[in-house]
Amino acid sequence: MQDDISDRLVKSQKIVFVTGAGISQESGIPTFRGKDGLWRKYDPMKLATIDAFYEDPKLVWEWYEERRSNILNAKPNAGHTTIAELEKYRKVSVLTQNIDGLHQRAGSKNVYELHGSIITIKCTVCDFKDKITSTFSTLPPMCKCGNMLRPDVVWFGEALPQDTWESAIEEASTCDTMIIVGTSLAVSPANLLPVYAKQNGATMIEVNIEKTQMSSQMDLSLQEPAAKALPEILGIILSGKTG
Ligand code: BV8
Ligand code: ZN
Repeated sequence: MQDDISDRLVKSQKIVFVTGAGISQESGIPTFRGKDGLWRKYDPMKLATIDAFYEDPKLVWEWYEERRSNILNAKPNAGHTTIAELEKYRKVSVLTQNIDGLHQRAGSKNVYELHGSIITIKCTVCDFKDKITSTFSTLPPMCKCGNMLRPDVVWFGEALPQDTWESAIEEASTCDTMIIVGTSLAVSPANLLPVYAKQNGATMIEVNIEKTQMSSQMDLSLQEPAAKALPEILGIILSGKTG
């Protein structure tokens, strides 16, 4: 790694991670747009939109139940655990597009779920919200108020949770280092977060097995899997070695 980037990592105070499906790929959770990605098999506009849900709530629920059981059987990988470990040495925030909860299960405390969570459920009408602790006997599950329950995730065409989005912008705008891990940066507005960090003069590091549309704007773009690259970055920070 170039000396000046190592220096900046050693001197960093506040590191913000923007993560996507790629960081959970090594935990056995399929990504969306990769060669074996979810959107290869399913049409996102037929499953991850509010219209799709009202058109066929059972189908959408079956898809989320299938994903949720896969996610609950998955384990955080070295990418997740390294980010959690880093909290002992730096101010760290995790702005994740993932709904799998693996950052929290790895021990990360400061996690912002931009696209919601697959283990939280909410009513389509009243303000009922709860963690999902078991499977449902019938799909779609119904609320006590008589209306359908839905996964508490952000579908295409839906706004991100207002307070989470505002906090994410604040975090991205006030970090000295942003590390973008395992995201194609194809989805807005999450893909604007690196722009806020860059505008604030942050050191921009990308970890992705492929190039992305923002790779050329990074100070460092590592084409390596997250579970390999993130422990290497932690090693540099802990070495305390400046160039
Ligand atoms: C909104 C649901 C407005 C939860 C998801 C036309 C042009 C531009 C934009 C739009 C447009 N039409 C519509 C839009 C807006 C739209 C959008 O961005 N569409 C895109 C697809 C063009 N965005 C929205 O609709 C958002 N809402 O804009 O609202 C609004 C405002 C006010 C009021 C009302 C409305 C909502 C976006 C959220 C949608 N929900 N999912 C779920 O079921 O999961 S999106 C889905 O994609 C996931 O949430 C995921 O988080 C997200 C991003 O995907 P990635 O995480 O990046 O995953 P991907 O597979 O793409 O990439 C994985 C990467 O990892 C790859 O680069 C790969 O190389 C790498 N990788 C793989 N293995 C590894 C690895 N890297 C490292 N290590 C490895 N081992
Ligand atoms: Zn209700």
